[in-house]
Amino acid sequence: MNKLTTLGTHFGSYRIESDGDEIVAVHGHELDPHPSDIGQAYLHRSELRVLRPAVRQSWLKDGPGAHPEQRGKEPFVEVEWDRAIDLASDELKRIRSRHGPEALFAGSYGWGSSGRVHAPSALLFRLLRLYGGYTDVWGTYSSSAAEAIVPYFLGMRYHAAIGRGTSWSVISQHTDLFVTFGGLRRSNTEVTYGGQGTHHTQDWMQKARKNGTEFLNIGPIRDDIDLQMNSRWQPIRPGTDVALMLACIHTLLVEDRVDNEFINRYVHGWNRFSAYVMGDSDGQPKSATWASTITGIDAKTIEHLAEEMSTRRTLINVGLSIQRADHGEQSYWAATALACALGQIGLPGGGIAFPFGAQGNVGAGQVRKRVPGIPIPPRPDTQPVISVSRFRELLDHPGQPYDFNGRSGTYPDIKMVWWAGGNPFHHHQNLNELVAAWERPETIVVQEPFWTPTARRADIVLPSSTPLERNDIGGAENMLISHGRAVDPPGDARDDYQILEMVAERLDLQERFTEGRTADEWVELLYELFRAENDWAPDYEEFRDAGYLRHPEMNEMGENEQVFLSEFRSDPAAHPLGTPSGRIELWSETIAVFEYEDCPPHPAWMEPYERLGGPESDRFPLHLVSNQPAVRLHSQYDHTEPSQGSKVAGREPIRIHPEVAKERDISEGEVVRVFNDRGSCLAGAIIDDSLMPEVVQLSTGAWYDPDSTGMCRAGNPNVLTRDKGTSKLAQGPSAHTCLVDIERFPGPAPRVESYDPPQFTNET
Ligand SMILES: Nc1nc2c(c(=O)[nH]1)N[C@H]1C(S)=C(S)[C@@H](COP(=O)(O)OP(=O)(O)OC[C@H]3O[C@@H](n4cnc5c(=O)[nH]c(N)nc54)[C@H](O)[C@@H]3O)O[C@H]1N2
Ligand SMILES: Nc1nc2c(c(=O)[nH]1)N[C@H]1C(S)=C(S)[C@@H](COP(=O)(O)OP(=O)(O)OC[C@H]3O[C@@H](n4cnc5c(=O)[nH]c(N)nc54)[C@H](O)[C@@H]3O)O[C@H]1N2
Ligand SMILES: [Mo]
Repeated sequence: MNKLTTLGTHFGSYRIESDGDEIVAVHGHELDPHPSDIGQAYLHRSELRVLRPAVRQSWLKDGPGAHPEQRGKEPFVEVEWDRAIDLASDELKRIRSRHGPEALFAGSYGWGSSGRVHAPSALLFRLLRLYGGYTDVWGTYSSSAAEAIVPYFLGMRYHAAIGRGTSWSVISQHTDLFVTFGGLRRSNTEVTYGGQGTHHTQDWMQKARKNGTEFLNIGPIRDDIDLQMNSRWQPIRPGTDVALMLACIHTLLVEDRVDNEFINRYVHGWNRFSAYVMGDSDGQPKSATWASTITGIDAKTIEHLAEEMSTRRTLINVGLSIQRADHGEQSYWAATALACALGQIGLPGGGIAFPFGAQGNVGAGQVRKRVPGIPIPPRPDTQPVISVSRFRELLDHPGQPYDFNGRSGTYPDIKMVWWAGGNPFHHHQNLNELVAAWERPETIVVQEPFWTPTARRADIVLPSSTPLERNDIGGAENMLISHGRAVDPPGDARDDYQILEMVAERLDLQERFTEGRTADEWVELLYELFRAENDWAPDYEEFRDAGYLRHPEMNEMGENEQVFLSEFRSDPAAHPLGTPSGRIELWSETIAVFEYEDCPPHPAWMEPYERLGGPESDRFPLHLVSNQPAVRLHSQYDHTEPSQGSKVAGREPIRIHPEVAKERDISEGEVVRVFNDRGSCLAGAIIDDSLMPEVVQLSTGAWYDPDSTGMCRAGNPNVLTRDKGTSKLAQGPSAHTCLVDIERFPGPAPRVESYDPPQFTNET
């Protein structure tokens, strides 16, 4: 008889059916009305599993630092676990004693398993902090700019602001106009970091629509909101939203529609900010006419939008894409300034919202009771911390100074990199630059289930099991999931916990790392810690047998009713914000002290390094939107169905407007070359008029596959993006600021090789 186990993932919960050896079916969880198809990837056996520990040939023969230019090119030698762990641990010891802990980079960003015990990077941090630390990272590729700026103007952490955000039930009852910058893509809401529970966003949107909420999509792509929502679409040149927001504020000022009562009571710095908007401080009024030349939207439409927002109950939502761009900090600050001018912050269904359409838990309220993770010791004081997406700079510029969020530091000299649960050769910008920087460390260790582009470029690869192959515990907004082992790991693959326990043993840290527990005992302990704070939760056996728990405080549709900043609005003296003034700050004295030319002390329009109608657009006339893939999670399972089934001409699909295709003689299904000064890639053409004509869309995640010139044959957009920080404040990634051109690829297109297994040898 087939076995049924439960699995929680970043994209939802499933019931996994196996026959003992193989997964035979992946069923959506019975409580989930809209399970994601992404999980169907688990059905497919893959030739790309890492089956045994493997060491790059020259590294094994000649030791650390040997022929780093051969990473990703020469064959691997498979070795026994003991040997691989000895090699990796000896190298940790050598690097630490010779160069100090900061010479080890273990920031290891990425979306590995959603389980709380086998969370690969958390386990790595735990072990290496016990070992004295390493160079670490701050922030995320998702939202660094927002994470850095929001505390300055709202006095709370960005993630706290999301948790306190206005919930869907309130929106569906009260919001007349839901204005979203950066869309409300349904496919993005299938996913939540750390575990998505049941999927409800589309039902909520439909409910709101039925109750009369109108959705207005301000962005470059019409179907960023499901077409069946009958939403309005206002195209805008990517990267210019701040100009539109400022012009709306300008219009409100000149038409005397600003809510001055709100401003006087709840806002700090309005006078200095509005002097900038009116042009008193820099000679340039941020008028609708001014914004029109930047955004491509005509002035009358902008004025009408401002008026409409001020006469209806309006919620202003900013997604994440608009802050993953040059000066991305400003979009969050300017959107909040606009909401202040409208005066609806703290009222049901009005004000400001972050980032609906980026993850499935947004709008669910904050009753989530998290299952704790395996504890990570605090950072040693001496441990250097860089902004996460400055990783390539770190490798390239040892000893050089950098500015970051009010601090300045010096990049340490990285000799060793250890990555567990992430794929930098998918996620980082300007990958061909990263290839060169990646040659600098002497040793690179990667823990991975699959031969990803990153695993292939390692010196020592440690094969990890997948979440299907071990027990764990996970959480989501409205559920707690008991992950059950469905099948055995193939080959010699081992659990992340086991792998790092073996390393801990070599470092004389086994007892401190495990605290005497097996991984399964940790799973039980974490559950018991949760139960100690939730007396309604049943005993562990019952939880294991059921496979999940539903939080009783959550309503049927998985949320908890709340209004963002309602307490602050009702009594600002009793509930001040955590800013220096206790108010929403549109002028920050703290930021002013930093004197950053690229992040002024008030929301401001700053010209990005490139944009349509601006710098570089005469040479590269198309804007590349490299948004999240609908059919997979980032680069995960790109090598199997359903991702492979979405490919066009064997490569990642690129959407092109019919006019652009016609001008360039490109037909549906053909291979195109996408290029700029930084690089090029191939992609398969889909002709679609849902885009602005000057915009092309190529999702992230195709497995990086450079030919000898660096052209990616599989269609990874990160050969085209620029690796530059948003500003000195967040130093966040700016992937969404990117101009390109495209052409039909002449002649037969080269085969994609990144889905072939790597080469092995016995020779050392
Ligand atoms: N151009 C462009 N680039 C972008 C973005 C963009 O919008 N545009 N978005 C950025 C964003 S927001 C993000 S979050 C990043 C995402 O970047 P990543 O998080 O690095 O992407 P993933 O593909 O999810 O990588 C996770 C890796 O962990 C591995 N893994 C999964 N489970 C386990 C496990 O149990 N154990 C171990 N050891 N490994 C496991 C997977 O096989 C996979 O290789 O990409 C960023 N890059
Ligand atoms: N299915 C699936 N869902 C995911 C993920 C996944 O890999 N797969 N990844 C998850 C992760 S890690 C994250 S961080 C979130 C990301 O969530 P977001 O960052 O919000 O999403 P994106 O898909 O990058 O972009 C959404 C839309 O923003 C629009 N856009 C781009 N630039 C601009 C601009 O300058 N102005 C305006 N107004 N609009 C713009 C584009 O048309 C794009 O389709 O998604 C999560 N959801
Ligand atoms: Mo992300």
